[in-house]
Amino acid sequence: PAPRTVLLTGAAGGLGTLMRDLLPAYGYELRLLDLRPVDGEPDSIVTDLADKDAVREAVRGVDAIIHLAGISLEAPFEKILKANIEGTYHLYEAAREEGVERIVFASSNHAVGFTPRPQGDTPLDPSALIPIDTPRRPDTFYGLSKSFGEDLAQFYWDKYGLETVSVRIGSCFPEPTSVRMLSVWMSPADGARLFHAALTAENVEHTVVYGSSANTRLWWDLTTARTLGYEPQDDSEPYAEKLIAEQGDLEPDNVAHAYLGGHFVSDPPIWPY
Ligand code: NAI
Ligand code: 15L
Repeated sequence: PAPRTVLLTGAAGGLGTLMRDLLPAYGYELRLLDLRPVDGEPDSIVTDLADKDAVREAVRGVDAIIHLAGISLEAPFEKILKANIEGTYHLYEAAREEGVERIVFASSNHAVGFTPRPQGDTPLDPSALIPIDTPRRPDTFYGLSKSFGEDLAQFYWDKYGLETVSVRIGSCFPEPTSVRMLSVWMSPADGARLFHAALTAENVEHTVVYGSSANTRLWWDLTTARTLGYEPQDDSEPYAEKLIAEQGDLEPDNVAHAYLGGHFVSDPPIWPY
């Protein structure tokens, strides 16, 4: 049967807030979890993923989990280790112990951020799109934690039969705000379509997909997402003229423009503090 009760971790964050608005229309009842209280949601579970017992209690009785909680940008390794690596492990252990059958994991393009972006005329020939099985090339400690999450998901499928759809999200914001985002943008409405497909497709085992709209300037292959039943409806192209006029087009020689991960590859490292 299709999942009905879904635990949404990271519910107070940007993407969590967008999905709290959009997913109930698909018939889900959301249980909310975050480190911070969720605005206007007194029943939300306020806990740190570091608290194993609280996480286990939070997953008890849900049909599925959408796992968005964690540090969403580069940070010192120790912080990433705690929130994204140990936190995601706690969630998977809790799901296994409580018999939750499926997790939708918010992976990121930064798990493959050091992949050179395809260059060529727009739209790219489909054979030039980055395939889903391209070797992982994280661009940050943050991207490394997403690469770990994908491996953790594969392991929990192989060992325990717990299913995951890992969504390598591009940029999910109300509008694209950079020229790079014209290629990697996922509209919030398409995000909800993709999460719904990931929750309801049959026999996903561990499936990895890129998460974006059907952008004219797309860099990657959406085939695995479409196989889940995802039919993107949006395209960033209406924003292209204005963004390129304001910011200039991507340059082949600029390192911050040369890889899927954009400026994440060239930003200075963030050391422990
Ligand atoms: P965000 O930073 O706005 O939200 C993350 C939420 O997780 C925050 O509300 C934070 O309080 C919570 N959180 C952090 N550490 C926690 C912990 N230890 N225990 C419990 N909650 C904790 O990030 P955003 O943009 O909403 O992203 C959500 C997820 O999607 C993240 O995992 C991010 O890495 C991933 N993602 C998002 C993209 C986007 O375009 N928004 C792109 C690629 C991946
Ligand atoms: C991510 O993984 C981040 O969580 C998000 O804030 C954006 O920076 C996005 O990638 C991106 O690549 O634009």
